[in-house]
Amino acid sequence: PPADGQGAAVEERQQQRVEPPRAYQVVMLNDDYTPMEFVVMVLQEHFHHGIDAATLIMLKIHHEGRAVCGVYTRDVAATKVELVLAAARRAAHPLQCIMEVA
Ligand code: TYC
Repeated sequence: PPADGQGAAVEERQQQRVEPPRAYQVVMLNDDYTPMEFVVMVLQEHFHHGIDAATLIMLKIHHEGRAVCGVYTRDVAATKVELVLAAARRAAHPLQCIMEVA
């Protein structure tokens, strides 16, 4: 806000407008080894897709190499990526998952 009294008064009367938070898409990548059932389970448990949507997304990744699993704010997207990678590592699957600006 301007330092002079007049400008500050005008500023105070105006509505503050803020940009919406940037959206990040969590993208899952295909590989040759992770079982299809594991990917479907991850899509259900971490991205709250039903079995039918989860199966369609898994097949899209399998055929096209990648697909968007969900769109979130930065911190939520980063946490999803970490949790998915931890679940994959724990199950000894090479499943990869990344976040990108939507
Ligand atoms: N391509 C894997 C298979 O044939 C299945 C798969 C789908 C793996 C999606 C990863 O993100 C993935 N078992």
